[in-house]
Amino acid sequence: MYNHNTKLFLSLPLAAASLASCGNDGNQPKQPNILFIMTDDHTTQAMSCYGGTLFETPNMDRIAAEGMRFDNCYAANALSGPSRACILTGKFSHENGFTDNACVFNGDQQTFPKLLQGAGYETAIVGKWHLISEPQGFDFWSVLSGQEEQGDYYDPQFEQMGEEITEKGYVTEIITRKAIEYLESRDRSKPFCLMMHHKAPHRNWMPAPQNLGIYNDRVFPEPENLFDDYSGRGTAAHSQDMSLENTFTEDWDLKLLTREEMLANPSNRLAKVYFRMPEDVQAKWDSVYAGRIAEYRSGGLKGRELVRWKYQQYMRDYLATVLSVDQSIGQMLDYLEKSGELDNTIIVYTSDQGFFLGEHGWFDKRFMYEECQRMPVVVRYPAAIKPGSTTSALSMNVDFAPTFLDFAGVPVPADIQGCSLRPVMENAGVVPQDWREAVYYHYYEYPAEHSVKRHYGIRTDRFKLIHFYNDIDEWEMYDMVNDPREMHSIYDDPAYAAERLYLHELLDKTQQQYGDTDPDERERVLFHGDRRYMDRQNK
Ligand code: SGN
Ligand code: CA
Repeated sequence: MYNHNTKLFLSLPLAAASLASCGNDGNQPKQPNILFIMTDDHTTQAMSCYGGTLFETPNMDRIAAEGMRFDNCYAANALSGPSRACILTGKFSHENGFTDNACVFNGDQQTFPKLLQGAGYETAIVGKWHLISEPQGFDFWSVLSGQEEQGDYYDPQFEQMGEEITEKGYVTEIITRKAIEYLESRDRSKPFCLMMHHKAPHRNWMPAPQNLGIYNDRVFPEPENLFDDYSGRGTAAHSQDMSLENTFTEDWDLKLLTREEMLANPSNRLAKVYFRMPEDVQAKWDSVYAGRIAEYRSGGLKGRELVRWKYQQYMRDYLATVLSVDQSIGQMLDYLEKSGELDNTIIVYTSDQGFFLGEHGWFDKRFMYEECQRMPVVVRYPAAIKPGSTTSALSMNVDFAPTFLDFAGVPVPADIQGCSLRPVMENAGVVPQDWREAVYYHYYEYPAEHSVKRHYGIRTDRFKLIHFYNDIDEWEMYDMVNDPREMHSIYDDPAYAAERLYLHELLDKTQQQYGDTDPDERERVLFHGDRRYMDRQNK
């Protein structure tokens, strides 16, 4: 793992006034434990407590039923590494320095686990890290290290306190076991903060052995815009490379390779993962995917029928990986219940961002469009949260850090840009008077996989304003009430001229507040090749 040397870390001046109340009443009798469970690429459409009709997620739903569901929580940059850096620091990408997945996190900077450690917590992280530099601020860490830190579904490798180890079995189950083992062995004189970060349901969606083929008899409802032609939107939607039709691969994504073909081509990526599985699992895999391969090769699937078919296979695998995550949450809740710590633990379930499940014909994320900008967030903490409550408060991934500090009775440093969600939680989800008017977004990873152009923007409770920049200069605006699927940009619609002007002013104000004042220029300078490689050279 890369060890980041101290680097001059630029901190842009922040506007003194915050758009939100970030107060801490300091009236905390006992520091609660924190269990932060995060998945990779899970999304609200695949969570029954958000009204998703694809399948049931009883354990996630239990957290919502006994706690609060956040209906408007958004990632500041809908990509794994960047979102994780926002969560740890409570700062936007341009401030924490991790703008895209080619970055190396400057681990010397302030993070909430470090601040909690300083306030008497024992801190730990198990699972996906994806920030390249060695984790700092954790008393125990065991993070996925294979495949550029994405980790493997079967027999995954971990870097545990500086040591490389391989664990036998299925990744979601291993991460859960390791999290429970940590809780069993921790210093019980201290409150804990445990971050349990699952790999699932990240691409290429490989289910646990017992869940292979579990949804093969189901037909999942299709999103209404599966066959979007992107009219009504600009270049970015047209030029992406993340469609089920064109990008979804036969081998890695659809898993259309027989055992014989993998034996003949062992360097194929799917083959490499397949041969990590125990032989009995390989046999089950063969029997489960044989039908899919035969169907595909029968030659009967063409055009829209083929896209429909790919969507069904995608859902079967994706949801089967989420099933294990839901079961993992059930195990963690049971463990805390048995150990008597359920009610004095703030339990958060979220994902690093949302994901497209066929909407607009896509998989993946990155766009400032609703399905992936929005994060699933449910929180259980009966001391502060009314069971079964929901909130529409505009929230962000940068809010987790100040929220945890607030509940732990730790003063929130002035340079943290997110706001504590504690007032929202303690008031049954009612949006405080002085709450933020818009969430901010800035995505940087272009040119890169999936070809989503760089963009930034704001989302209010009603509208979205987006600027795609760098090699294009295009604006989009959406009315989220009249066009919740974001199918028609109203940026040039004269009927919305006043709102457009207002949103431009609000965007400027928001960028001033957060110090992202010259976003286009800044990135032209910043993005020049493989920075991870360059940073390593500069070490
Ligand atoms: C991998 C995936 C991409 C995905 C990125 C980032 N390709 O590169 O589809 O967008 O991760 O995902 S794959 O061929 O390796 O599966 S992130 O969640 O880690 O940001
Ligand atoms: Ca992700």
